[in-house]
Amino acid sequence: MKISSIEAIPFAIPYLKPLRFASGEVDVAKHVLVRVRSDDGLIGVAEAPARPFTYGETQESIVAVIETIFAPQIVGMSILDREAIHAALDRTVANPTAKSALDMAVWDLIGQTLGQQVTALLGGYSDSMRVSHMLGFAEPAKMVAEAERMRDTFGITTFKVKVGRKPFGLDVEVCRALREALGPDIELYVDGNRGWTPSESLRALNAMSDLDLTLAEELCPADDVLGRKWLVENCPVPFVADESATTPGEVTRELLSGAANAVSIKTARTGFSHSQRILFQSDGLGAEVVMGNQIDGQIGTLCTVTFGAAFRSTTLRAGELSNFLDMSDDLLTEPLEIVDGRLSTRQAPGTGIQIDPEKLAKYRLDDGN
Ligand code: MUC
Ligand code: MG
Repeated sequence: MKISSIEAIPFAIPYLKPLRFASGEVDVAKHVLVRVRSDDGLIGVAEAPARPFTYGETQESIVAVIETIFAPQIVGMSILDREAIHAALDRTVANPTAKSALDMAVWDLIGQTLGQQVTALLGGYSDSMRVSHMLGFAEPAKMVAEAERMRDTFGITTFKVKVGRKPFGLDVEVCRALREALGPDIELYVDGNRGWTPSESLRALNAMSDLDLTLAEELCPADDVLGRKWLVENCPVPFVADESATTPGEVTRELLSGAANAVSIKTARTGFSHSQRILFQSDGLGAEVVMGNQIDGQIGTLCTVTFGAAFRSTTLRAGELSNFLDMSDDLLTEPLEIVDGRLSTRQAPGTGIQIDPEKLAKYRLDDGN
């Protein structure tokens, strides 16, 4: 049960169309496949998505920190020593997706070693989640057409609408067009990626008061401290902290200071171990959670649903589990399938991630040695 070696393999898979939002855009999934081997001959797998606009990590930095700092620290440790593994990783600041991929690969190994699904080990609440689809920036008519296609093809009825461009003359109009085209039975919420000011945010929310939005996420920067607190106090729906609250400590600070009253949990940045801490502290403080999307591929999405399905409070809202559909390909042997608006966990020990060797050979950026 000891970690015997660790690989960090950079790969790149193009998107069919770029995903655009207020803080950046992604047109190629430049991720890092992390494989942790145990001396029992098992391999735990996860992926780290490079998101320089959110965490400062690049694909190159993720590979480098894993190969030169993290692997030497944790090779030789037992896969059950999760707290000791984190203590070692936390000697280095930041690098959240690199640390999280290692954490989830270790959990995958634990599940495989015990012959149990990670979902069952974490909480075992259910084996699927409702799916929410994130609509990136486009012309209003295109965003409506994409939502209709997602509803008609996959049965998805919850949409997170990216806002944070121009509140009036664009963002508000997109939300209105979606509500008018899709009718009252779909759920809509908005994510500004800090693109608006606090006062623009409240004006826009007031202008959309008849649209039955259910959540508002990161409409303005958390660093607009007083403005953000004022906005949250006046916001008619839960205000979600996403990129401003990426560690258990940041989550506590934001909830207690009034910078947010709901939390986006992303396994890509807090793995399974720290996502658990964030979930339990949110539950304890009475803050709603949503399983968020770090623009994950299928590996990351499987990790998100593995965690999200495990607990009651993470299943109360739809999880953001569908943007892998925008990628031209992926690395799993068997693609994920969204059926009737739901995504299931894999009925296999661990997280059930199986990598197709031919696809990996095609998309990996290193020389494969
Ligand atoms: C989201 O929920 O904001 C875009 C930027 C980021 O950090 O995550 C994505 C999705
Ligand atoms: Mg967000």
